[in-house]
Amino acid sequence: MGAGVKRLPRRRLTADQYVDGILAGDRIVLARAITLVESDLPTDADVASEVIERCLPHTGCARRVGITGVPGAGKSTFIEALGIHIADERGERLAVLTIDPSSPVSGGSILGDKTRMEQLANHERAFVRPSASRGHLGGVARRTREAMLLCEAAGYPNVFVETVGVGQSETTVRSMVDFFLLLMLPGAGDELQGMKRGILEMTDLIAINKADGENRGRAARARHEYENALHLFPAAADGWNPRVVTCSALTREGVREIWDAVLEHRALMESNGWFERHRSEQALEWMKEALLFGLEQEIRRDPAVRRRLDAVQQDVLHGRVSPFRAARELLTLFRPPTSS
Ligand SMILES: Nc1nc2c(ncn2[C@@H]2O[C@H](COP(=O)(O)OP(=O)(O)OP(=O)(O)O)[C@@H](O)[C@H]2O)c(=O)[nH]1
Ligand SMILES: [Mg+2]
Repeated sequence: MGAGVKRLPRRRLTADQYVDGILAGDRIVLARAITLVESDLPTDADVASEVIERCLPHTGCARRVGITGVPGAGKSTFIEALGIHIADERGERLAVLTIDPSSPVSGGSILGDKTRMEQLANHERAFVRPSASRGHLGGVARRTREAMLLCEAAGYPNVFVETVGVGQSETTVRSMVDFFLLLMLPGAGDELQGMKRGILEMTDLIAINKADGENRGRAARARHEYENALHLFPAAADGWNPRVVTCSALTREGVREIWDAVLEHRALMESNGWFERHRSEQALEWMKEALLFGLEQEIRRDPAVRRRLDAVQQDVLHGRVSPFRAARELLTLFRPPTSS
C-alpha cells in the first residue's frame, strides 16, 4: 500500500472554478485539476469526483494513444516528434501524460522527461504533464484515466500516455487507450528488451525506433523478425492487423506514417463498430478500478482494521502469520459502512 509522498497543501478551487476553467481550455486550471484528482487527501475526493462527473459529457471523441517501450527506447523523443507533427502540420492540440514507475527510485526521470520534451512542453498547442506513480500502479491507472478525461474536456483531441514498458503498467494503460504503440530498439531480441510476449499481443503497432545511421540495417532486420512473430498470433476480432514499421524519433523519419496508421485505425474502428465496443470495454474497466479503489479506501478507513493493521503487518514481516491469513483476518474485521 503506497505511502504517498507528502506534498504541501495547495490552495484549491471550487468545483465550478475547475469545471469552467477546464471547459474554457485554461491550462493552468487543467494542471491544477489534475493535481486534485491525483491527490491522496480524502478532503479532495468529493470535489475531484464532481469535477470528473461534470467533465465527462465533454469527452469521448479524442484519440487515446498509449506509447510504451523499455527505458531509453526513445518514447519521449518520439512523442515530441509526433507531437510537433500534429501541432504544426495538422494544427491540432495534444496532451501528453507520462507515467514513470521508476521515479521514486531514480528521482530524476521526471525532470528528464520535461527537458526531453522541451519543444513540445513549450508549444502553445501542447500540454505535457509528467506524473510519478509513487509505486502504486493501481493509483496511477485511476489517476491517468481521469487526467486523460480532463484533458479531453479541455479540448485536446489527441491524448498520449507514455509508460515505461517494464512492469504491469502496459496492461493497465492498454485498457484505457484506443491505440497501443510499442517502441523497440533495433538489434535486440524481445527477451533482451525485457518485453513479455503478452505485450506484443496487445500492440497495434510496433515501431523499431532509432532506425538511423548505422542502425538502419539492423532496424530493417528487426522489423522482419517482428513481422514474422506477429504472423503467429491469431487475427484480432476487430479487424486490425498490427503493423511493424521503422522510424527515427531523432530525424523524425517515419513518424508521420505512424500517425497516419493511428488515423487509419480509428477510421476502421469507427466504420466497423469496434470503436464503440472498445470504448464500452474501457468504461467497464474504469468502473472495476473505481470499485476496487473505493473498496480499498473503505478498508483503510475502517476503525477495526486500522487498529490491527500495524500489528498484522509486523506479523507478516516476521513470518509469524501467512500473508493470506493476515489478509483474511483484516477482512473479517472490516465492516462496510451502512448505506444511507
Ligand atoms: N539515434 C537515435 N537516438 C534516439 C532516437 N530517439 C531517441 N534517441 C536517444 O535515446 C535516448 C533516450 O531517449 P528518450 O526519448 O529519453 O527515451 P525514453 O524511452 O523516453 O526513456 P525513459 O523515459 O527514460 O524510459 C536519448 O539520448 C535520445 O536522444 C532515435 O530515433 N535515434
Ligand atoms: Mg521518457
